[in-house]
Amino acid sequence: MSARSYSFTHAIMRAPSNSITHGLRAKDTGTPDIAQFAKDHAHYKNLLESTGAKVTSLPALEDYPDSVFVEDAALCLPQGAIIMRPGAPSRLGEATLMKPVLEQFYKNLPIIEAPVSEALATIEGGDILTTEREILVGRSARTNAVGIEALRDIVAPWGYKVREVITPPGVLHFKTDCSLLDENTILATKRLADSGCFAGYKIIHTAPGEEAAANAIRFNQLVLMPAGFPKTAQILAKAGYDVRQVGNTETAKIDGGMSCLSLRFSPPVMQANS
Ligand code: CIR
Repeated sequence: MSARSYSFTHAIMRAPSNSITHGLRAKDTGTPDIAQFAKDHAHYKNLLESTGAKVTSLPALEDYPDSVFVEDAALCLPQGAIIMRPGAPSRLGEATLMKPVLEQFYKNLPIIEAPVSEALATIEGGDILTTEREILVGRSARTNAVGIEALRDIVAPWGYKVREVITPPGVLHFKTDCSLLDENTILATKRLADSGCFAGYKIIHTAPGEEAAANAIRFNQLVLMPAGFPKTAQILAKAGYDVRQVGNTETAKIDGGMSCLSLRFSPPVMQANS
């Protein structure tokens, strides 16, 4: 298995803080139960590790209620890691704190920051879907055109094509509604796929009424998806994917799903003494 878009040797996760009960959410559907959140988080970590990947667990950050959602703080590519500039002001510091963490893995390469001097640039990892052939970035309430341009400038010299797409109105992130399943296949809600943004890919739709199943991840041989969406799970299993279901009731209360809980990457080869 050599697909760089879903083959990973490493992942980073961050323990949920007690302050997670104050995490951002579009609408209040109840307070997350911290113990259940932690249990599901541990299950997720075990599944990543079961593929042979090394998972780094960062300590909880009480000052940042949403910091368990590490995906939004950075984009990790084989050539380097790009520190994001979150559109949610309460989350800006999370990106800054991710920089020294990623420096441990990207020793021989610069960590490139989005231009923080450009006040208007905002971009969050949840809006970025890296496929085998391009990087799709959804413009959203969190990610704007200036942020997307900043990313394009950084990754173009590395050979990546960035394509701006639209996150559906009222949807938090682009990947709230889609996931990469393999080199050529995307799991997506109908409302997102109908925008035509996946032309040229094979699309598998979430089952009607199971739109929240769209935020899954392909991680090595596994597909992790939120539990509670049996029809979509069956569609994926029938299509040949090794599907694992992870409890997501508490994460969903603060608008999270599978992708946001980890940064997935294969760092460049380290120096001999590192
Ligand atoms: C937020 O609103 O920023 C968090 N409560 C949820 C972030 C989820 N992140 C993601 O899907 N990548």
